[in-house]
Amino acid sequence: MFYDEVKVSLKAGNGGDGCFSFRRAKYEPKGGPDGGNGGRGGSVFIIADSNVADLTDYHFKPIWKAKNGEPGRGSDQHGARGANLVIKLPVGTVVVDRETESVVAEVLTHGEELLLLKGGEGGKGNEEFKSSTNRAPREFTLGKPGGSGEFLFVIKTIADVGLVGFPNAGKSTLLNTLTNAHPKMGAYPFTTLFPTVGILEYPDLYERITLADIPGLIEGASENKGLGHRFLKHIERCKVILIMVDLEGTDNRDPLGDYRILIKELKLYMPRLVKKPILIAGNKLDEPNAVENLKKLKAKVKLPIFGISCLSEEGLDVLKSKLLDEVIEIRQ
Ligand SMILES: Nc1nc2c(ncn2[C@@H]2O[C@H](COP(=O)(O)OP(=O)(O)OP(=O)(O)O)[C@@H](O)[C@H]2O)c(=O)[nH]1
Ligand SMILES: [Mg+2]
Repeated sequence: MFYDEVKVSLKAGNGGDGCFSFRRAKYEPKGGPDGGNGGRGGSVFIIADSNVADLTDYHFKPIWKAKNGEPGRGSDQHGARGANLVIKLPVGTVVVDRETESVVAEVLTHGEELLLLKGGEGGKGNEEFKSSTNRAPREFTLGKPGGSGEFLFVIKTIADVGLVGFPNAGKSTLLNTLTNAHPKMGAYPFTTLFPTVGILEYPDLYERITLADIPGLIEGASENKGLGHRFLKHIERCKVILIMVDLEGTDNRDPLGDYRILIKELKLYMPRLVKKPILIAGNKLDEPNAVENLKKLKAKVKLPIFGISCLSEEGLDVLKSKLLDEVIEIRQ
């Protein structure tokens, strides 16, 4: 199971209490105040780690706490600080505060680290209150509570190009052919159950772009048909969208109809998605009806359309270079 959304409860450590104490020693009847300060509570940090693939760890253990600070003690001993808690998250994770429903943090590159919840300050021991006018202070303070909250971790994949298509269009096959990634492929719908990102290399140009394969979409995904819209969050951050349609047109499906449904579903999920540059790959050009279907599609749709076959590899070089052009243009 791939977890790209989990609810967690997080708590920073409380500060240790300050201590109230007076020195007691032989021949020193009025020993001064010697209550130490409490230690600060540990804070909660998040860090992006490219070795963490998903949120499984937090699904099975949804409650995490940083250590409390230790209380101060007599003889001027300060309490130890509580250890920080560092939560490792996949690159691209967004942290949502469930109370306000707002995004409070996101980590976008490997190693990026952010403070999420601050540990509570330690209390002051009575020794701190000593002054020329107050030699036997009876004041001390308690440690402050650490921050806490209920959060939602959501992975939003980071890739240059996002692949969108009906099940069986050949999205995973394209990723297997063009990139270093090897998502499962199969002649049945919903082979792909979680997003995969592959790196597309252009060795002659010293360039590389990333391509994300997500589970297939069907009409009514917005009403949760099929796997629903839930994976579209993984293309929200893509610079370019590559819509893949099956030119074979089996099972009375028609590539133009498929294209229209896909655009409609993208819009229903988030109107902003269709404002991104969109390219269309008509796949399975090796199949008998494909050339005819490609012509029909080109006659009706104004977006750039590329006839390809992942099997014969026809048209892949052209598509590849066009993808790079689009990504570079946006990067600039
Ligand atoms: N003839 C032909 N078959 C292809 C081509 N590309 C992919 N296929 C086949 O189409 C089927 C589906 O391929 P996948 O890559 O698993 O399709 P997908 O779009 O990832 O499907 P989901 O993961 O279910 O959304 C497989 O049986 C592939 O072998 C192609 O260019 N020509
Ligand atoms: Mg697939």
